[in-house]
Amino acid sequence: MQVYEAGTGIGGTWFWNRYPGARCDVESLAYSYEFSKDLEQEWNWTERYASQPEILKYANHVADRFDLRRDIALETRVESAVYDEASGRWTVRTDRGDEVTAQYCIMATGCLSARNTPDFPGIDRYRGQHFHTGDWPEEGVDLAGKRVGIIGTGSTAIQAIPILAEESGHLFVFQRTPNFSMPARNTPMDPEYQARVKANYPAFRKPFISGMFGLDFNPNDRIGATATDAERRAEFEARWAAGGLGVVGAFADLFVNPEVNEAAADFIRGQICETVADPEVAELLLPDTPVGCKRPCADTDYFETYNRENVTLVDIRKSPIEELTEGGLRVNGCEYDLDAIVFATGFDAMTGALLRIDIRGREGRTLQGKWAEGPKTFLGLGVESFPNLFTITGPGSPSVLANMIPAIEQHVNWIADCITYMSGRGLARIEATEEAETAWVAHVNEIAHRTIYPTCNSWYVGANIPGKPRIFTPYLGFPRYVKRCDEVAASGYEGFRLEP
Ligand code: N01
Repeated sequence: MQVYEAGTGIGGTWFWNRYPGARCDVESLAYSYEFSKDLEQEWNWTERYASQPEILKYANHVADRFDLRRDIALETRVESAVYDEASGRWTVRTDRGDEVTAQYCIMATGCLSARNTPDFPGIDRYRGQHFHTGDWPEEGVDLAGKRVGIIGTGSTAIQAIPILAEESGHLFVFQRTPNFSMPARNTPMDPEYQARVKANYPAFRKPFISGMFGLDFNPNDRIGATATDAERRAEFEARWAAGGLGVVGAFADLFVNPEVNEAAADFIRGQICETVADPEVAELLLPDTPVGCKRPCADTDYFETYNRENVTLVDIRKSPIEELTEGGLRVNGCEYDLDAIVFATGFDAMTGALLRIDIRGREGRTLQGKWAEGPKTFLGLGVESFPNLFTITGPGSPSVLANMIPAIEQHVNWIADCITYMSGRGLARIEATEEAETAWVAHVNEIAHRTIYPTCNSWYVGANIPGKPRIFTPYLGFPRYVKRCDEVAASGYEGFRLEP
């Protein structure tokens, strides 16, 4: 086995996203591997929601603990992967000039790893410091006393803004779309709680695996449509007080009934109005999309930050950024002098990392060509015309709508079992069939369209990247998905063509 990694270290998301405030909003005890019971027992988390440095430390511990580093070539970016039908092997080329062949090619390139820096006019003219949150300098950045601009108010910015406001002289937040966020109420880890979890880890993990999102939003079976206004409010309040993303699990129909969703949206908007002192600023911060159709965030003092004197919110929805200038940027004819600009502008999600590699399958078919109108996969694991290529958390799998670590483990286990099955039977080639792929893409979409998810301009539908086909890519329903993957494997990989 040979692993290639572009970074100077391992850890993927948690290696690159070193921006101030980066942490995971899934509980640390659940955002962890379950493949090793010893690992589960020996690792101690220090906070309810782990920070980026702690998760990166964990990833490095796992790499050392299981002696994984000898297979990993760091600082090596894969440029192309080409399938040769005659030999039945993939040839992988890297930016260091490596050329290796392999029977199987597994793309673990991440759902949110291809950074998006919008092509603002004048972007090359700007002379100040500038950073993308997904490529934050390892040594950190000294912003003391500086005038700093941050573009974007997605999950990343919502985590970074409170810290950047503390660290900088003045922070200007350039917001195109306000976002829903709920207080994380992060706390140091209670050692007794951690001990209780470790005493019965499988039971603790269960709701993170059996919930619709593979996340523990403390889901409520109750139908919100049958609850009174007072009952709904009481449920929302209890969840708001408990912290985390629990408000989105308040009622079983919150993602399918627009009226119930609007009640939750209204409740959160009320909290924002209560928190933000200046009514005009509060008004600008009120989201007008359904809750959850863009990824909501769990924050620490996000809305409170707008009460600071050194923070200015600039609405760029109606008047977009006109251009970057030598000394800052211009909006609506007004120039903002900035010593540093932070691009919290997200990623070309789900497909970007794969499509930036020149991937060619049977008959020279390119992945770029095949996915020109949107990604097509079977189970987000296999792609027709691309034999023996597997995608970990690929488009069409739950991935970003699940707890990523169990979602990744489930894919890794499925792929490992498949390869074992193949070698045990003298099989050398596996490829998704066109029929299975077409049916799966339709199924992914059909499920998404029963919900509020496709109704707003999120990266889930590719709306953040100009020209990207508007397709809802993740699969909704982790438990149903796992069952389907298990059935496919048990049937001898129905939906795939297996050949000697
Ligand atoms: O990226 P985003 P992110 N002009 O795409 C704005 C995960 N995550 O890095 O909404 C002006 O969400 C854009 O505006 P709009 C999580 O899954 C998890 O924040 O497109 N603005 C938006 O405000 C998350 O969803 C954690 O109108 C422009 C922002 O930039 C995903 O990563 C923490 C613009 C981009 O927001 C990505 O989050 C952090 C333009 N041309 C992230 N282009 C956890 O806690 C874009 N924007 C687990």
